[in-house]
Amino acid sequence: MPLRTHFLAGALALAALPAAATDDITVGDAYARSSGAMAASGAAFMVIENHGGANDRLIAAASDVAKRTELHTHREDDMGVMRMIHVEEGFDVPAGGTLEMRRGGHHVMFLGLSEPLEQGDSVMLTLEFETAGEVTVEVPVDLERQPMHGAGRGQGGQMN
Ligand SMILES: [Cu+2]
Repeated sequence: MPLRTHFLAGALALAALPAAATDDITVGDAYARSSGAMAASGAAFMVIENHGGANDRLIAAASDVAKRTELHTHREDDMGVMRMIHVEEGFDVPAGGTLEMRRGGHHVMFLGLSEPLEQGDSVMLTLEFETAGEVTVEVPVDLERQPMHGAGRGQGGQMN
């Protein structure tokens, strides 16, 4: 007659505490640049991942390296010229999805730099998400990094 002993699992690990909302958002491959020591503006690029189960949205960015920090994108105008525009409504970061901010596309814009962005320095950047709240990241300045794709230019030719 086997003895059956039930042990209470009193020592259950508490490691699986609910994550704070901001743990759902990770920021990778971030860097900031400007086009030279005299540049009045600069930009930051990164890849934002949403590991959570709810859609989120990047709605604002803040930094003290510039007078204004805005969310921008590039859009081709009627003439086939790429123009930079301020996107006030921000960018979607879908559940389980990724927001890529890359050269020639979405970016964080620094307008009115308080001092030049120098190679090796870093910029503290606070991203504000609709759901996850504020996420502050340290963004290294990398003036040498090249765009992933060749410099995109208008296709020219007939745009009619
Ligand atoms: Cu811009």
